[in-house]
Amino acid sequence: MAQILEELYSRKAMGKKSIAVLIDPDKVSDQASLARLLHLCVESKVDYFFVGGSLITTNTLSQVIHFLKTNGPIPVVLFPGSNMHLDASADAILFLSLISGRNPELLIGQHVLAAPILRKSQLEVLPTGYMLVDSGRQTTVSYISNTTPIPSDKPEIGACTAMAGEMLGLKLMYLDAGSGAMNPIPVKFIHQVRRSVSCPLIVGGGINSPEKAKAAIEAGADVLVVGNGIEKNLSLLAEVSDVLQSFNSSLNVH
Ligand code: 1GP
Repeated sequence: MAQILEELYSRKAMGKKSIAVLIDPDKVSDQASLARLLHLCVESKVDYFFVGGSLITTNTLSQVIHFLKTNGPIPVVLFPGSNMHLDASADAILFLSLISGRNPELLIGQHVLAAPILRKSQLEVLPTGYMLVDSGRQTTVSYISNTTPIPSDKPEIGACTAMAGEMLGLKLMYLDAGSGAMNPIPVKFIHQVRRSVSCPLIVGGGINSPEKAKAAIEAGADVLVVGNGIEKNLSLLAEVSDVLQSFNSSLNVH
């Protein structure tokens, strides 16, 4: 059942925006803080959890997913850095092909290894074109992935890359400046990619203020991903959520 994908497409058709909170298992210090974050996410009407990252150094991925699944209603989507980051107890997986790069392992290699495991699991597979965009300094994801991000002042490269990804059959596009990015993805870049594809567009990296969240959704992001900003300042979550709620209520959809 393609539940999450269907939901994302129907929200996009209505113009409704969603919020995903990125949880890096390495940054979860203890169960009490995770419980606090979960409570806040439920209160703030967060739509999805993305759990993972390009580098996970602790062995807590499964524990974090188990906690989120057993204690709250928000769907858990794996955001894997490699096929070492699979966990069948999540709801879905962003099956990321790093189409902004030219590293064959992250375009198709890891996917071949993961495919038989995913086929046997109940995980909903979300075929996603993953595009890294330069944020002003090297991020963990660009280093670990051994790829060069798309220059942020070259939206036409982003647009053509997204188009090619969609033509290859990818169902979602994820524009990422990288966790903790110095600069989020420029509005012009998001806008040009938005106009080039019809699939839902996920945007994240460096969104650490309600103003940046508003700019990204007005430029055409369908799903905003917020991680690092919330780790530093929990109240950001309610502020970003307010931006989304007021945008969505202006559409008369709930
Ligand atoms: C990173 O898009 C996500 O892959 C979220 O980025 O942690 O900077 O919010 P932040």
